[in-house]
Amino acid sequence: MKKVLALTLAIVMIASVAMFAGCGNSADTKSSADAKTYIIYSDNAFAPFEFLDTKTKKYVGVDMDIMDAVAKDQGFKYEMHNEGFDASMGAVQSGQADGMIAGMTINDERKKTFDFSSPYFNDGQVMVGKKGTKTDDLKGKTVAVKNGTAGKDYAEEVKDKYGYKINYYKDSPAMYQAVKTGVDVACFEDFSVIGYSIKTGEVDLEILNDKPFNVKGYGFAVKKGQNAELLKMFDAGLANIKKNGKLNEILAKYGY
Ligand code: ASN
Repeated sequence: MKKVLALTLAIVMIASVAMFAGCGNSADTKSSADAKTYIIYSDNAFAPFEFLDTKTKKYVGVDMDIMDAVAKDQGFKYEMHNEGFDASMGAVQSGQADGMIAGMTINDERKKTFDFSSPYFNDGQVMVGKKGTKTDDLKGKTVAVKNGTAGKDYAEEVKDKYGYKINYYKDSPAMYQAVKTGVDVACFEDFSVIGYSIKTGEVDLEILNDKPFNVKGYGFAVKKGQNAELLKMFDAGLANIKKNGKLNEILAKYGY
């Protein structure tokens, strides 16, 4: 009888050790799930939405502040990678990134491969050239566009109307440089972005058309059908910072 009791006790002890171990495991799994760090990609030279602060060597801007405010509001962690616009789209599509925030224009073509948040800003594109350039000057010349962008799409769309050829660049500064040095006669850029750089004296170019074309919302994006939880949190956080004035505060900080 004693033996049976001892054996039973031993079994109970082993079972409870196993149970505790089990609990420990599930607790670990849960806390690591709670602590998931989302990988977010962004453009790298798109002031005032994202740009390198040369003093702090950190990326700053409207998108950086929105992401920070939304993550704080919703209590999630993320890691920001400022790799460029086209690279960001590629990273989201390949699953290397969970999402992107890069002054990204929400349009129907992109909705085929991305899911977007509600818009947080509206903007369209403009043609930009050296002072005194007229849109008639584009005929027979080349223009600069940034890979993968809405400006690139528009430039391709109206190419025959203006009679130019297109050169493709990796980022906005490379595009501006090509226009400044006369490699290309004009480039296509988002109105607020080039407007900001002209205003700050960073870029000595001029907007050629009087109003932006294809004005649409900017949104946070995830790969279509993926990361629904992250998108939901982003939307909830965005709604909160729209309501509590934080979004307006961020925009005002960058002159909007
Ligand atoms: N608005 C641009 C686009 O969606 C974004 C960018 O150039 N960063 O194509």
